[in-house]
Amino acid sequence: MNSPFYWGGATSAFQIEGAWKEGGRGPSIWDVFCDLPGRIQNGDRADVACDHFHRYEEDVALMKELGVNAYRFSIAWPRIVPDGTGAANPAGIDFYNRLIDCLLRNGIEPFPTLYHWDLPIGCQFAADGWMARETAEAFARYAKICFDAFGDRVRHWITFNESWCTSVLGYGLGVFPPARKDPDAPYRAAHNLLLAHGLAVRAFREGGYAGEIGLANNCDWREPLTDSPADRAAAERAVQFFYGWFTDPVVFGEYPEEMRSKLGARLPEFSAEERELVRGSADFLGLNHYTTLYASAEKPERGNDIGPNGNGGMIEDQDVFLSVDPQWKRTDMLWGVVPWGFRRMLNWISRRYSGLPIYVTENGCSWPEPDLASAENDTNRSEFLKEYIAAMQAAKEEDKVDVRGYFCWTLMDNFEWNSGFARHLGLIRTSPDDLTRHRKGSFYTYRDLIRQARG
Ligand code: PNW
Repeated sequence: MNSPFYWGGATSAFQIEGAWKEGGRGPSIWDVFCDLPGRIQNGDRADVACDHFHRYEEDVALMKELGVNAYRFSIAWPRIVPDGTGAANPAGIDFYNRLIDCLLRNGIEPFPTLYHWDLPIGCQFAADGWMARETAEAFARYAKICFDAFGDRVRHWITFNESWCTSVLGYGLGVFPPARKDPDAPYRAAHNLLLAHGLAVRAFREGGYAGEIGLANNCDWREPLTDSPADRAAAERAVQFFYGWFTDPVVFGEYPEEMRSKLGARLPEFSAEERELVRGSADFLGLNHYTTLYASAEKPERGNDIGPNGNGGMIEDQDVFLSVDPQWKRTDMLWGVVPWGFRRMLNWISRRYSGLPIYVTENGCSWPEPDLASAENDTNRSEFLKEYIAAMQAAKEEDKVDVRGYFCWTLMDNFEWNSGFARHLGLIRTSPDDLTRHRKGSFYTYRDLIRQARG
């Protein structure tokens, strides 16, 4: 059967659903994190967010107008299993049943993600979150509940969103919950996230459900600052510490050599049983891609600039310096606009993991939008989409990279984690103060780009 190229929008449960205490939903680590003073810009909370829980039908109608044939959303674990490990919640299952049915009625293929950071607080309290293998077991149990409930209609499953962010930002740099700042914890958390992925995929395959399952790993491109062997090795090492960390294990059953040699005993080892569990556990690879940085072995003259949001990762461990080209246009998140980096990133994945199809599970940008007029104008985002989609098409058509889909982050403005509602990344303007869906300029640009691509 020949699948079409999937053009979609992407969102996540915590960022859009709201209804945080409705339908039997339990609290997640993000609900609690929002209560900590000073952690979220403007003290924003996602209690209402985009109110998608109540307005999903209107949102699906917008997707239909946009012309997408796929939608990447996430299922909230605390809606399905409110305390993380106990009984399943029928009202939570009912919500996603209605959403999935509504999508299918409109000819939109559902691409659910099982974990987009909203860990049930019960798993944090009882097992120390991703520091413990128990959380991996609890995740696999929750995943099986989802396969049983939705597996008759869903054909594309994503287990984890950006485990790099969970590990680095949550356990290493402490800017995401559980707000740990510990140089070794990210490697331990990552190990359990990978085991959780493996356990869920095993349940999926042994259960005989139809369709494919993979994961969405994020990675910025790292371009060698100069052509020197040292800079080229530094750039390669930086990509291994970013994408390879979470992808080598699920393809080859081992962490990248660059990480093993730099980290030694700080990097957990896969036991023989664990290796068998994770190796070959992805039917496809997702890529969430936003930007590019230069990498060098020595501190560059123009200074070391790893980006504002921790994009460097556990930078001390990598023995790499990162920098930007001052000529680059920068988004509101200060991420450089570098379409050619996207093309190189896709080629890197295709070369290293040849044979596995790729979905661009996120790509997009944030720009300041003081008022509705600037949103309607929206030229920066429109240009970004044109350029990045052209770079992807070049990778696909000219370089023969097996890209099967593209999901724009994000369908609508939403709760941007520790930035609160201060960032505008959506094709549709919405805020907790104004839940009207305003179509932005880029909404129409994306619609045109999809039409053009379909010919
Ligand atoms: C991703 N970094 O977050 C997430 O998947 C989305 O939920 C989020 O809204 C989107 O990208 C925009 O930020 C990231 O530090 C957070 O490199 C941080 C980084 C990358 C992605």
